[in-house]
Amino acid sequence: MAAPNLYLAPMLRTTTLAAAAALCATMHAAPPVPPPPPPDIATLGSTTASDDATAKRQLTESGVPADRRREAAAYLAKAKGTSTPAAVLGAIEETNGSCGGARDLGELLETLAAETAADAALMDRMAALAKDTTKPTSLRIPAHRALAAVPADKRPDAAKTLATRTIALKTIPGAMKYDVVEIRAKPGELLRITLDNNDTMQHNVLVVQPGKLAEVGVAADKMGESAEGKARQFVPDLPSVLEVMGLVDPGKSASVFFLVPDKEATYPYVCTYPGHWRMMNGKIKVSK
Ligand SMILES: [Cu+2]
Repeated sequence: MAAPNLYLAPMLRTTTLAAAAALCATMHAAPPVPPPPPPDIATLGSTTASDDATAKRQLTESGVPADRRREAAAYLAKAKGTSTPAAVLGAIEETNGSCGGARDLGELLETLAAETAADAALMDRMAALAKDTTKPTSLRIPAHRALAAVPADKRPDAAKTLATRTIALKTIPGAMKYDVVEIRAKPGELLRITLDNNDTMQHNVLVVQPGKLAEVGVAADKMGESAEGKARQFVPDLPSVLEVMGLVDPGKSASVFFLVPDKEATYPYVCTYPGHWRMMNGKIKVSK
């Protein structure tokens, strides 16, 4: 079998996953806006297939193309004698689900349903993780997504009821509004909220803690006054920000996942492009 084409420079081999995780530990727990890819990833083409650290980096850095990420996962799985989805879940756990490539890892894990279904021990581990309310949602959501992608009759009993429900949002063009402003949800549901940006300006979707709409909106407006705010895509670094969709260009779409908490409450969602929050928001009403 051909060796995967791992394309990071040899000089970068010393950058370990632990170092990446340490960097993440300095960031806020809410999912950050993915940083741009490191310049070396886009420009270098060396083959360092025997280097585990390089493969780990390729798996977890932002900006790595999906097929390269998948190759790196397969390489690490082979090196560790484990399944590919187990290697991906391991990388998510090591980085606490909050590093550059975290969103892509969740996506990748969801596409590996056939291999996940063949690994009973992994599915048990995922089921426990998905339901463990002491763990951050950055770990629970990928586990939930991965299991929900496996046909229910192939899942362990504890995971049979897991599902992902899609809520499709659009904008009302020119009005700075979402077309859906109220979503009803049950505790424990995983919502995939998609935004189809059919407008002529950028928008995003943040899910925030109950009662914190104005706090987040005002902070986002302030970010509109600085270059740093723009670089952070107008996502305030506040504990009241629960989940983040990056800015979506006109004509594009994106998604954000929200694992509905057990607490019966109303969770606002909002666009934090400066000036939008007062008009462009909605409510997720959680009741049993
Ligand atoms: Cu907006």
